[in-house]
Amino acid sequence: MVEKTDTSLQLPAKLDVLVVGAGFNGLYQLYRLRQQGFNVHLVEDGQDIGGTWYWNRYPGARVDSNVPMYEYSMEELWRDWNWTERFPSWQELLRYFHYVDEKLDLSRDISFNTRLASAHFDEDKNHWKLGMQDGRSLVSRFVLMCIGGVAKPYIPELPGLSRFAGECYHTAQWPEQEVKLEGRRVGVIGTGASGVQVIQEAGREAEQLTVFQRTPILALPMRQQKLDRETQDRMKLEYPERFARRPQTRGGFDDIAAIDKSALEVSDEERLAVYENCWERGGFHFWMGTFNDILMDETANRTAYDFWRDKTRERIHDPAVAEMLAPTEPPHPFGVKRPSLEQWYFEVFNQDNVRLVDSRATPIEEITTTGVRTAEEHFEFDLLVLATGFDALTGGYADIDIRGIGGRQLSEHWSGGARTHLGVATAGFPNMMMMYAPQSPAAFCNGPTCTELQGDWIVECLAYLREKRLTRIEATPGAEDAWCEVLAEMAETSLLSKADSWYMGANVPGKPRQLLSFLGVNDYKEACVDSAANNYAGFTLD
Ligand code: N01
Repeated sequence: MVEKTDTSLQLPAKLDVLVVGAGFNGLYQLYRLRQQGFNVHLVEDGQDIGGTWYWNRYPGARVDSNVPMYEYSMEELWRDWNWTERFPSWQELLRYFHYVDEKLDLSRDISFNTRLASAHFDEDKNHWKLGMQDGRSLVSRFVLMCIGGVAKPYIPELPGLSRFAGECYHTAQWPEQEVKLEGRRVGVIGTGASGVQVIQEAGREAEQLTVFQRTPILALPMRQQKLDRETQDRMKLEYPERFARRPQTRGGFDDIAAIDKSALEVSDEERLAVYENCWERGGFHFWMGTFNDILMDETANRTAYDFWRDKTRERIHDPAVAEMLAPTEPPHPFGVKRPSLEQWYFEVFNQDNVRLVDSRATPIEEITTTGVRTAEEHFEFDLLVLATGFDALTGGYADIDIRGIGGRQLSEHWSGGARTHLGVATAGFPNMMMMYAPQSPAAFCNGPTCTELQGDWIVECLAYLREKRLTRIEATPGAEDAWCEVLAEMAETSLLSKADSWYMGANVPGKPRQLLSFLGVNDYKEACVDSAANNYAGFTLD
């Protein structure tokens, strides 16, 4: 790890913009706003940059977006940077962040180990009073929340969890020092994207691996590849067009687009050919690149599920295990929970040292000092991994005391569910903008695509306000209602509400059930452009 200069003691007293979080979004905002001459500073809770990739350093963690989708589009950055794999590991991603930091000279305006604890809007002065957890404070005209969609890990209330005497880590709170898997008895709770990756590694190294699966993950073949310099030199000839195409697509990947046909209007042969092609291409092609009604129509969806199931079952030896991992009947429609990419996930369950436990049929009853007790059995572990996900998109906000007009708390405003206009701002909280937030395309968008789309929009908006000598922008309640309607209709007309996923806020008990992300990057872009072209329609400017 690169040693960071401790700038914590030099927190500026007064800013134009405070950026919160040093992941893809925050770093881009710092760079762009500085370029525009704003007085901007960034605070980061961790001791280094990288955001998600700083915190999620569990064994096997790697990104599900292929090169070159998961990087900034600026030529000054990609020209001299080469990746070693098509889907880079967290270690390589952190090296990339350090490279970006050096190229753009970002760290000099970042305070590390600095966690924003409170943000109170001062209505008389039209600025935010911002308090850090360690007691320091500052004021800023605008605050840009770049805390990411997975800022808050979700740890279920498992009775006895604190009693466990072995090592126990949530995947997003993985320690920096190496955690030994080799020769140990490892238990993993959860089979989402994080679980899949850690299970693949633990299966190779652990003496015994026990996986507690509540819902099977409909994981897709990643098709990882090594990348050499020559290949990337050739690829780079097309980078400008590819990056320009990214935000014109539904998911923010330049080359993944569904055919404009229903899965039900083509012949069996044609459907199979499309599925085979996407399957072979790997990545998210099979999720977002087949037919236009896969996430809309249950019968169409079933054809994709059946294809996935049959392909997957071919890889699993024991028919009983195959039925648990890839059931005859779908646990939910295909693709309405995040599919996740795998490399040898299903083969892991053919190994003698690996056991799959159905924790829906035999739920976890308690954690003991030595392991996990289910309704039927007690399992002993040296290491227990909680791959149980996140209080996604809203959880990070709930952890900060945010108060807007009249001292109203954001948690109160959002008590019935998150409410925003364009997933960027919320009524009653002027001069606070959010990136990768609820009701933006976050969950359905390749990260850096959204970073640049939303980031450029916000920078242009702040420059517009400065040019017009305005000091305040606020989403109107009417625009917020209308945007909530759009999201509600999206949930109703698609199959997305048919699973208890984090997309619907349904993975955390008691959280309001609502579709938390906007589906369709291209449509989202259009809505943002329209608002800006009409003097920021949906916002009041003063
Ligand atoms: O979390 P998840 P994640 N008892 O919520 C289970 C991104 N990401 O960290 O499905 C037993 O998907 C839960 O079971 P169920 C990506 O967007 C990206 O894996 O609720 N089990 C589920 O299996 C991803 O979607 C990358 O029935 C319990 C699991 O825990 C998002 O982060 C890598 C339980 C949680 O799965 C979140 O993924 C990693 C309980 N009490 C993450 N509570 C890449 O780009 C929960 N579970 C590669």
